[in-house]
Amino acid sequence: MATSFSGSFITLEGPEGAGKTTQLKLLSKQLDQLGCKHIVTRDPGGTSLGKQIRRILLNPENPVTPMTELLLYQADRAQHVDELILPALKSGTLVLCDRYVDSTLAYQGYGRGIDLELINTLSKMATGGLTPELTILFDIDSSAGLGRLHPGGHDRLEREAIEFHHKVRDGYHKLAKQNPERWMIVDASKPLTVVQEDLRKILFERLGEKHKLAGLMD
Ligand code: T5A
Repeated sequence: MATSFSGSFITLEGPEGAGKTTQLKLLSKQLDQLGCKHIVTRDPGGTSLGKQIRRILLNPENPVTPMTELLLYQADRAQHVDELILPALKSGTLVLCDRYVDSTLAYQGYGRGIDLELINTLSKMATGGLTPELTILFDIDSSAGLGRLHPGGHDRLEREAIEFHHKVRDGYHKLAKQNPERWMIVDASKPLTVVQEDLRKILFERLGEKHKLAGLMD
């Protein structure tokens, strides 16, 4: 299901520490100033139930098998789409989502080695086929991204071996290459203000007219 709602569905993806959360906060402030109706949400943890699933998934004390991990991410997503994302899109809102189905393909698929077709089937079940119209890859070398995170504050996924994180990043590159109309790549290793500018340009070009974002480039 491509988005044919009055709203727009945009996802941000990338390896650990790429700066998505930071940029979304800055962008949201600017969109507020422009009076643009939008929400910023995230996978996992965009709903009350999802927050509980997120805690289970990221707790390093929890031994979680790859298949359980996959199903928990999809369960979070099913709730997220039904409870928050779809209603927002139907009401004309710009939805900015920090991670979505492509994270599952990158982490559980390319990272863990779970069959990509199985992931696609489960993702369709969880989302009803809801696909973002634009996905922005915050691309950064995995070691550099991990190096930005607080020492000692690492969650279950961040603690994976560096080889896992390299596979995730390579997976993102493959996904972006397969679908260049949907994916845009930002060099997330650049200084914060440069990344901010690159993100604004992309949104302005893709959504400027629809969501009246002329002021985004001021
Ligand atoms: N996952 C998720 C799966 O395995 N499968 C799935 O299906 C889904 C949906 C989620 C975890 O779950 C995995 C992926 C993740 O491992 P999370 O906490 O939501 O956990 O993970 P992230 O989205 O990776 O959150 P991070 O905080 O790790 O990364 P962000 O949001 O990309 O980075 P951000 O903004 O927090 O920045 C990190 C640090 O870098 C600095 C910031 O100040 C911050 O200190 N920074 C910069 N420093 C220098 N230059 C810049 N340009 C900077 N931008 C930010």
